[in-house]
Amino acid sequence: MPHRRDLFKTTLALAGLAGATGAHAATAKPVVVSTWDFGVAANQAAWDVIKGGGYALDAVEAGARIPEVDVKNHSVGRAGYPDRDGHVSLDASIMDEKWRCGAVAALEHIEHPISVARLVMEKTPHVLLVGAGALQFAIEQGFKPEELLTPESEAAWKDWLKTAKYEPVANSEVSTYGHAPGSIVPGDKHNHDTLGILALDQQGRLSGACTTSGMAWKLRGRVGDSPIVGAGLYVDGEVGAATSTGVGEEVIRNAGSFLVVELMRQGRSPQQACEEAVMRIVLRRPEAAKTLQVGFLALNTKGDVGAFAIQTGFVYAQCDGTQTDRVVASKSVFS
Ligand code: SD4
Repeated sequence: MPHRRDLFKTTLALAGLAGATGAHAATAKPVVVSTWDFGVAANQAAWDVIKGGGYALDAVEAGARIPEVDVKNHSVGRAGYPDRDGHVSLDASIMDEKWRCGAVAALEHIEHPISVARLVMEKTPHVLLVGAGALQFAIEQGFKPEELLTPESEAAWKDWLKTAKYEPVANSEVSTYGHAPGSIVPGDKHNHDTLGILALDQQGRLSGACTTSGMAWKLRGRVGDSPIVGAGLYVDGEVGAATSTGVGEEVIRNAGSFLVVELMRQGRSPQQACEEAVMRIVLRRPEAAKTLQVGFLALNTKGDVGAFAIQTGFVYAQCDGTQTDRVVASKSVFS
């Protein structure tokens, strides 16, 4: 039986949580950050929502939809590189400052997985729908099933099939992090990664979204960190938000985005939190960490931003009232 005094303490703690609205308008400086340089275009769409006084959740969804339709981007949405059997299968998650979240994994034929993830959050009692069930739900919600494999992505896949090698590799010259060798299309200098986007709106509300086609040429059914709440994305309206890019298996292993947010809760700045989360991977898996890439991006309720990666080459895009298209190079463990 709990003591009366313990119950009293618990009640007080819960009352504190209930009173917390997740809004930090008094000190907030609105900002949007996204992984990689293609995050610039995503940020612009999100900033259009934020600057008009809109909701961070609408902003991150609008931002994530940009690379999902960009056929030059082979790591998100339409034209994403397929799995080893030639199927484009997409992962996405979304989360707001009220602890609401939704996600889809291994979703095929739907151009905007991020919007399906949002409907999972808003229209179902669940958090994550996968595969055929996610597709069925999307169609029921009015999404049109389509072929997402473009001729260009199909050609790259067929090229990869000639060797069909599958080993993670780091290469800072060409952005191949988190992809298998062979995922590099000769001459393609824009073989980017997952879009993770975090936003703080004028009312101090935080939200995040993450969308990807995952690792190129992955095993059919493989799911990465991006649709796993706590791994590829996490938001706590009282503390901050984090997202990740790179080899999803490593991020799932250390519950990466949740870890970054928890470290911020304990007082770390977004920068310190990203560094500590990356170092945990490097220290626990020193051999693996020599060649693989993981990058974290974090934003706290004051609008401070941090980023850190294992390998050099990780960049993020930042947009705020002063600058709308800034691309910042993250620091890294190895250079
Ligand atoms: C995944 N983290 O599926 C994603 C993909 C990515 O660099 O970011 N690749 O593992």
